[in-house]
Amino acid sequence: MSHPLLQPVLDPHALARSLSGRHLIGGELVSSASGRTFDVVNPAKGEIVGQAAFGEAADVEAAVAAAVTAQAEWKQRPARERGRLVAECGRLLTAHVEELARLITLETGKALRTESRVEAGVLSDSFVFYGGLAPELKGETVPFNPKMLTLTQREPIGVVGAIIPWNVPLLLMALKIAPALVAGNAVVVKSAEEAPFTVLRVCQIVNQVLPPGLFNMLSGYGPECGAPLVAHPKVGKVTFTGSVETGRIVYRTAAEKLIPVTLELGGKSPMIVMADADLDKAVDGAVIGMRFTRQGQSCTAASRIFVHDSIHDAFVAKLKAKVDAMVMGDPLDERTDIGAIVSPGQFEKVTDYIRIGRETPGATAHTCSRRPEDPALAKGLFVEPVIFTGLTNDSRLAREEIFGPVTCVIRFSDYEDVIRQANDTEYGLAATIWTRDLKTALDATQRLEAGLVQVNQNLVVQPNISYGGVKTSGLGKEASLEAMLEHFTHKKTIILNMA
Ligand code: TXE
Repeated sequence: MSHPLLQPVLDPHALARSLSGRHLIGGELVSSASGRTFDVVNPAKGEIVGQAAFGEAADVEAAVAAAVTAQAEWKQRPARERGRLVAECGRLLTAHVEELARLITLETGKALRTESRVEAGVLSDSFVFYGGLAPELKGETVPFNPKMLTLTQREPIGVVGAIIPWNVPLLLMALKIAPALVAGNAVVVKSAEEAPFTVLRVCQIVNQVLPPGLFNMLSGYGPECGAPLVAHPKVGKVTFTGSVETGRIVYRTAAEKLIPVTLELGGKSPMIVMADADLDKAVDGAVIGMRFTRQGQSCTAASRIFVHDSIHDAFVAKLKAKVDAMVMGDPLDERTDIGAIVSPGQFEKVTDYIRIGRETPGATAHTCSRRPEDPALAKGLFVEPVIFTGLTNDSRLAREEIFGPVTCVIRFSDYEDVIRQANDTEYGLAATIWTRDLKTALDATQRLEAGLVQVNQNLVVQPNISYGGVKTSGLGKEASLEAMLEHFTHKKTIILNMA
């Protein structure tokens, strides 16, 4: 490559300052049209780390216009050339894993060692993976009539609007952007208000190799920036991850425009631990599945753990001991397992649920780990993980998405009944069953209502594994070849009459 490349900046404060007040539109870092900004706060310390550009309709207009122009040229390029450039983005990002991990830690409060580095690694992997799938953008011939050659081809949609949340912004962005670009689309991303800088940095890094205007990034709030992006007449597809409530708003607007959407929404994932399960493995599975290292801020969090009566007490004791041993502290500190909750709003939501749980008759709250004592973290949004026992599947804590380090362990004795309870939820994102019995395992995989069912195993999000929910957990799949073909192209049928 002939151009000088951006060098990694390992000081996240310096990086946040350097990206302050900017969107990335048409290949350039630019201020918002109004010049307005909003504060971005490090939730572990309560300190302002920078100001993000406040995106509004005028910024959406500029970003979409840049995307339209870039896409007209991009779609004409051979698919394999597009794939080569997207894969090159991945390789560039590999050199920035540490920098991105530190920056995302600063703005979201999740721990560097247990969470952020992993996420930054999968980001680059997703670009490389989808770059390699470019030759799969194939059509088919259809045996319709010997005198009529009938074939199909995959065409890009045009401009894709991508709206992402704050919990795993890099991964969720990559799973949207990489397939969209390889398929020949241009994208406008709106980052979450809590985590704008890392996403902007990714955009800046890959804009070194992508044509200007192909990948644009806006920061801003939902109603002011996300809504006009979804509503923009030249945005032909929206891909969204966030709450069910906002997903419904996005879907309504898309329905008015009659454009396709992909929605990845909430969850209340069941984990069933049968009497014959390997207890230690199941406990480890609960710790990972509940994403305690991400403060439980995961849409697939194992937030309803059904444990057979005969092992319930042993399971709870072991789970509590494991979570107790986890270190809560400064997320940038290598010793830290559990960081801070992302924002005051989320903090309030989670602590409210803990209060509701404590007030529920029959419930016991087992509080684990300990808030850090470091005075520098005194204003941090730290919540000690809580394991509730004695709650039923009808309780609010077992029905509503908490998105915090709070799980319910629910006792059961009958397999048929636990399958019924596991499915008795509005959500259907993920489910796991832990057993040594093959027949029970297979039966559960057929009967659990979820987009992803795993046996003796926790969630893995990989670019080649299809991911997405049923019921109110969403619409459409992310990751895998299918996501690129089904959600970022349309199939054109061509018939040549040779008679
Ligand atoms: O979500 P929102 P929030 C769940 C989780 C959490 C709750 C609220 O339960 O506690 O949602 O989180 C943008 N038009 N999940 O408030 O509002 C917004 O700016 C267009 C689960 O963060 O859905 C952000 O970029 N866009 C989830 C994105 O939508 C709009 C991850 C998500 O924000 C908009 C996050 C609008 N009208 C939260 N309003 C998961 N599935 O992993 C907001 N946005």
